Amino acid sequence: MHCHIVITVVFWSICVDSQKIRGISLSYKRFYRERQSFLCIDGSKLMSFDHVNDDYCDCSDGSDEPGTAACPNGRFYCTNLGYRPHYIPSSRVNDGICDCCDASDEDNNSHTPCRNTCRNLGQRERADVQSQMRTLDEGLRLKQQIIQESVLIWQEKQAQLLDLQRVADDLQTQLDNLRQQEAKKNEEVEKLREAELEARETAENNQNRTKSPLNIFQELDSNRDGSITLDEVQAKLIPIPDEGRGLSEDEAVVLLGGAHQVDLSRFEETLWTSLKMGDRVMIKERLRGVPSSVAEDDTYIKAAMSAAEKVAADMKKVEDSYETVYMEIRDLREKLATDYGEHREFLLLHNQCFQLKVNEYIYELCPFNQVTQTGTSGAEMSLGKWGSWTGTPENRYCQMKYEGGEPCWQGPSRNTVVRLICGTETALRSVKEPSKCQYVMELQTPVACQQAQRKQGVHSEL
Ligand code: MAN
Repeated sequence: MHCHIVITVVFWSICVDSQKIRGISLSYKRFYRERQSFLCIDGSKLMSFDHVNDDYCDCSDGSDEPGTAACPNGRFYCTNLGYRPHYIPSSRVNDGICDCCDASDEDNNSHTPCRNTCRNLGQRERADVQSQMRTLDEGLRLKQQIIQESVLIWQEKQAQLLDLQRVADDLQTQLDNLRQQEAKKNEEVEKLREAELEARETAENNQNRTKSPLNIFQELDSNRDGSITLDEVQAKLIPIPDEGRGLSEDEAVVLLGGAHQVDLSRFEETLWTSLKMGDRVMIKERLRGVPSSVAEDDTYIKAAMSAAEKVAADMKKVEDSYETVYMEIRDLREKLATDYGEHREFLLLHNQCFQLKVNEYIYELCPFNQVTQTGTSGAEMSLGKWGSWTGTPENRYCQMKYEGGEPCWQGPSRNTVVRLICGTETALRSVKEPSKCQYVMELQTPVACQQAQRKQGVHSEL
């Protein structure tokens, strides 16, 4: 009998105690050990222990009411055995909504029948963590392969750069030689032209000298009216050295001493002097009668000119090849100077593009290059060009920034932050625009998997 009474008292006192100190964590239990009195945790007030969880707020820090909604700043501890313990604001206690998965925030008097779902939640979360760990393991394995591949590609690119530099040097030498040849050929053509001109002038002078001014006057006076007109001058004479074209009216007027027609005596004072000296003008007919040595010179000139043209054409070809090689070298150098991560593991992402359709837009990310957004009209909008790595101090390679895109209407340029998340495939997983013209993308890739994530995963395991 005595024994029965003792057991009943102990059981009752445990029930009372546990009910009174609802909503506190194990580490706070020591503040609520049943005594005659309770001291607020901030030390502000001492009171009888009956005041704990009596649904009246006595302590300014809310510590006397951990299990009721009485204190506005109080907090309730959900023990959530089998899942994650956490605090909720005590205003949510007995409010008819189940907040703790162990149902502890709604007491038996509450009308809400709360079920304990912690076990299920815990199982689901453990399964999730395990699946994440499997993904991480696979991702890390793939990353290792990618690193090995990147090393090879890097070496290949270095060798390619050396080859291209050699080709560029060779082309440069060819260009130098061709430039010298071109200068020589042009000089030759120039010399031949001068010689030809001289020969023409001499021949013309000789021919004019053998004829009297009267002979020439009669030759030019086509209608035999005793005067030479501008028309007759233009019909019979051609300019030196520009024999290909005719004389202009102004030139004819100058040759006739400013007159529009001249008689024999005026002819002798004006046009005859020019013809005699082979100065500026010659009789068209004489062109056919130019001596053979001069005609031969013309053939030489043509040959020299075509040789010069060939050199110029060769040079153009070499210059074009040099330009192509130079651009390849520039691109390659730019690539080799890019930060592709600690082990150059991001190298393979360069030259790849990833797309995702979100609402009416198709977003495209081309790592280390640019981000674009294409609307239904097909118009492409730049959301930024490759800027830099902007991750955390521990891992700067977990985030990229693309800047200087199309300006936003009445705002700054569009820009994009790309968060890299670990996965077994490389793909664009989400695109958001949390504020106008500022985009956030998630790119999943094995390259983003980190050994350190294993520790985080283990720690989050329940
Ligand atoms: C376009 C898109 C949107 C952006 C607006 C801003 O419609 O680029 O993403 O919010 O312009 O005017």
